[in-house]
Amino acid sequence: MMPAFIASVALSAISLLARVFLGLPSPLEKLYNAMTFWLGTPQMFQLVHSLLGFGEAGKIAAFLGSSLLFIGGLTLLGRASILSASLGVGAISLVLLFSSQGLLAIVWAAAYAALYYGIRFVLQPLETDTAKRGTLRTLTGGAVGVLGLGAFGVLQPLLRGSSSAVAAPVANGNLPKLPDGIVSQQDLYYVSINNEALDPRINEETWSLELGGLVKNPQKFKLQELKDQFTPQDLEFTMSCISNPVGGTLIGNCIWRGLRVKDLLEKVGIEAGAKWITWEAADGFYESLPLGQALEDNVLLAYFINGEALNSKHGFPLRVILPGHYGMKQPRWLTKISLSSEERLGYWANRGWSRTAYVQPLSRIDDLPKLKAGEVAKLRGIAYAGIQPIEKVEVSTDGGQTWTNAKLEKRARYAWTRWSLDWTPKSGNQQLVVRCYANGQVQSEEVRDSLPEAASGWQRLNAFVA
Ligand SMILES: Nc1nc2c(c(=O)[nH]1)N[C@H]1C(S)=C(S)[C@@H](COP(=O)(O)O)O[C@H]1N2
Ligand SMILES: [Mo]
Repeated sequence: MMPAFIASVALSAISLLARVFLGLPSPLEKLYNAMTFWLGTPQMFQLVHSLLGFGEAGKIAAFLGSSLLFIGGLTLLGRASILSASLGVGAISLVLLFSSQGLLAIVWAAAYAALYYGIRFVLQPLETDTAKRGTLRTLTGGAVGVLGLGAFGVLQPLLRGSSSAVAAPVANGNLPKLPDGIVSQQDLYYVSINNEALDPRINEETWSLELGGLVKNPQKFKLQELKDQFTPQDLEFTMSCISNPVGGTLIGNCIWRGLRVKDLLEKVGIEAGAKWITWEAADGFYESLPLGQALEDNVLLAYFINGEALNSKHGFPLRVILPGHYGMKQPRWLTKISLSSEERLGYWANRGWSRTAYVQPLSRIDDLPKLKAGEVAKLRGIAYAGIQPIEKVEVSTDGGQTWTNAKLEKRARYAWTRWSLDWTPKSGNQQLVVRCYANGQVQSEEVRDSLPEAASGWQRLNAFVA
């Protein structure tokens, strides 16, 4: 059993390291992808989030789960002879890699089977020789250590918690803040179907954007061609995640520069019968949109953020910017655009999330200064309703009995609106509530979870004033 276990751990570790550092396909990663796929389905999503809370904990659990499943499965296979166990490894790798690697999967599966065979073969003489059992134990320790290191490397970005979200209420003093005005690329929230270490790291030399389906001239564009051949557009736009809880921080306002989708499609020519546009990304993510919506002036393929190139984390070299919709409709690492007569449901829509993902009005308190009775304090926050302008923001300091208009700081049309309010509190417990108005209506008070159409409800914060 011991050599089978070492071989399984070693194979997992080698394939993961090769994946992270060389970009080679890893069956363990595919298993992890399948796990996160199921984590996104409504029942699992609710379960994981009620057990582990919001944020990245679900992905860590999925990674550990898939590692255990993979190593455990291969170790059990090891009860068979070296040759049949290796064939089993090849078969499992083939199944896991097939859809993403096509025919190449056969080559990869054979390579992993051969690697497994090699490791088992080298370890075999050790098993029968009692004097060498110690070596075997040392090797097991080493193999587990390597997998541990690899797993740590892969999990590290998650453990840093780059997108921690909060649930109201929060006591004063420890409120996660959002930057004023424009958010830097560094500070922009991050959400991905992948583990951050496994996110695509695209090389501009080998990358191109493919246009296909119902277009007159299917063709490919290099990044430089997209920059040179189409007039760049700048757009201040607030991106937010549909899974952002009430009062959460999965939202950020940046200035995006890119070309208009409309200009690109005019160049390649739209065939009669084209009704839908589908975006495909390097990590297997995909989304679609009624073609008419993609032809609107402010739908961009962005390559700059606040004047600098997108970094890998936020979608280098190209990502979709789609005002009015949540981030899930805006693929990063774009590789292909195709037009069709039928809708292709997106990655998240396929798991029960919203098909349209229109931004619902939200408001947030994001600066709660130290409060002292009788002293003026400045309350600040944001309100956002996608393409609808924010008409009014009201704040209550008595749990919703009375309301005061906040001062609004209008920004660009698709940017969040910042609000502020001077407040002189009395001592004791107070409850702050915020709500906004858009389209002549007050933000929905109904407390609802983010699945499937985004969270709703007014943010309430309990504050104690000394
Ligand atoms: N290719 C790809 N694009 C993607 C995603 C993804 O996982 N893969 N996640 C989407 C989601 S759910 C959101 S909220 C935004 C987040 O973008 P950001 O991390 O750059 O803020 O990217 C969107 N685009
Ligand atoms: Mo998202």
